[in-house]
Amino acid sequence: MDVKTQPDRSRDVSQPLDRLGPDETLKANSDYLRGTIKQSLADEVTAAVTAGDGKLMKFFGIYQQDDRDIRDERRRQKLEAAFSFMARVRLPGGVCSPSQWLKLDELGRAYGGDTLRLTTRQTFQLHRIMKHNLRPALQGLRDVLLDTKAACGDDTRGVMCTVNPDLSKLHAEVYTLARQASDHAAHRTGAYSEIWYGAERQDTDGPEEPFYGRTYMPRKFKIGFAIPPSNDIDVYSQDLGLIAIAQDGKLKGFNVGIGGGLGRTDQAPKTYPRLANVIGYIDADQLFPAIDAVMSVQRDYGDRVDRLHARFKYTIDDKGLDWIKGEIERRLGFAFAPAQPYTFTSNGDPLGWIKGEDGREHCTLFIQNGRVINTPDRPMMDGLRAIARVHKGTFRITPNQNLIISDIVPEDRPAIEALMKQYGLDEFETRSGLRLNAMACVALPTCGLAMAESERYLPDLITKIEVILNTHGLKDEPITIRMTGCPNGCARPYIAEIGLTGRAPGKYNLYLGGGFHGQRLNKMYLENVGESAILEALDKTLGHYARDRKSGERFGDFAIRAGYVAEVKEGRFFND
Ligand code: SRM
Ligand code: SF4
Repeated sequence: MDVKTQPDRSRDVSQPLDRLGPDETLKANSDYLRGTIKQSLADEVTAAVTAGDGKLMKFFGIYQQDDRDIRDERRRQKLEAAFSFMARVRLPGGVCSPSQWLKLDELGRAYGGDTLRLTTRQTFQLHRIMKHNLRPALQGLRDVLLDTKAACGDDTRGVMCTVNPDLSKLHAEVYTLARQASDHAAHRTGAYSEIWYGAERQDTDGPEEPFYGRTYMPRKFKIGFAIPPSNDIDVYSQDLGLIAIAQDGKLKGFNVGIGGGLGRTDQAPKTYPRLANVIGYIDADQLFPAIDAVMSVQRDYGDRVDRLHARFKYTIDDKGLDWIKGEIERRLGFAFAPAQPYTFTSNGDPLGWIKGEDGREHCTLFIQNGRVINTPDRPMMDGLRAIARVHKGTFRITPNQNLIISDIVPEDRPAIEALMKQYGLDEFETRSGLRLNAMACVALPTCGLAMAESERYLPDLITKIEVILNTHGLKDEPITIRMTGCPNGCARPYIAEIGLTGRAPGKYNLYLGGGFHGQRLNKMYLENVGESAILEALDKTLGHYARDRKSGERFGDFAIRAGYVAEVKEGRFFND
């Protein structure tokens, strides 16, 4: 797609600087994200960076964190918190090559605490990088043509794309567009190469950020491409969700969904999760102008005073969907066509082996909560490194934190299969339907916002729920369960059939009734409860489900029909 054909990305409406919130002022005065990051990195007195630089570094995919397991102890000893940094890679659609995998493995071992984390938006996170190792880590990524640009911050974030190898031609077309969308919408500032690669500042012909201007977006803005029948990316949770419409196996265009977002805050009732509204259809060649138009409306009308109210979903609800749609169409210069029919069947991953239409094979491995690490009984990190050394295809991180060893020619399958067995990577064959459809966010000890455990707790909780499932004959039933350590919703818990969000150590809200293919939000069933109440509630509801479900009825649908929770309808889009 020719970028020259794109509309002018300059701001249509500027918000007066004197009305901006503190983060807006920080961005505006940062010299396009440079701030004093270089000075902060050079400061050997502390392992941290200044608060302002910490915020700006998010635009480069880097978060300052501290080890919360030892925070209190260090405070008692009057020591600085144990600071380190998380770096999130920009990996549109979750696809990487074996050499990129090997580099990530090397960096994880050298700087990231001997582990890699696959995220719910299909990328890698390296945790526990010390300040002085940030540059070597980012330069290592550059060696394999990867970067961390815009992986966090008030910009586009990781662009997601359905990982759907069995529809390979269509996937390839959509994935290519997802990559281009990521490049197209990422920020342009030279600050990235100056700070992380030591490049000289270059003069720019025009504005340094032709689209974003000095204040970037009001808040994060997430784009995802779904290829029906898979809704693995949870398209209705994206600020801009694009649903691929195919004709004769080839891409024709996209239905456009706007205004998804899941973050909420327990004590702020004005915050809420919201599913996207599908506002119409565009042909494939209208994609980039449409991305610009949608993003520019949020850029220009999003709330720049209150960050709790700054996501696109609130702009839409404040201005009205019709007004927003009209404004997007005005900027586009044409009206959306009516949305085209499509059907989703699941937001999970088909685990195990499948063959693509081109004869290549793909194996989706179950990676519990996306944590790639060696344990005594499963040396997963070593196993994936061994596979990467012989594999000639690709790796694809799924939106459910799993991993596809992809594009294997049939003659190479036996060697890869043998490595999977040798390193215990074939556990998808024996795990329960609930575990295979589970996701947990990182939470403690690195996430500064966590109020309760998530990744470190969900596996044990599932072991206890599995006892209940076995009693009721539901072991192989695919049921989605997602846990987060706070209400922000990083594992998309509000779309799960069983959702758990942390309130305090050992305490969670329990949600039921989410749609199996991501079409419906769930609703709170119990508030602020501990493990025994959760298990009791699940024993009751799952037992009832096992006894009284209709043929093919999903647990989320049953929870509503049986009256455990009311269906969430208002102001949301449903694919019914
Ligand atoms: Fe998230 C903030 C981890 C996907 C909603 N998220 C965070 C931070 C950076 C905490 C912070 O701000 O200090 C977490 C870092 C923890 C750590 O130690 O790694 C964090 N989010 C994650 C990841 C790693 C969870 C995971 O276990 O995989 C996911 C990284 C995705 C990626 O590769 O980019 C992740 N976060 C999500 C999603 C799911 C999605 O996008 O599909 C959501 C819900 C969708 C949405 O955005 O509405 C999500 N994260 C949030 C929010 C709430 C945003 C809001 O609108 O209220 C925050 C807090 C914030 O932004 O203020 C947040
Ligand atoms: Fe942290 Fe909360 Fe996101 Fe979990 S949901 S990673 S606890 S911000």
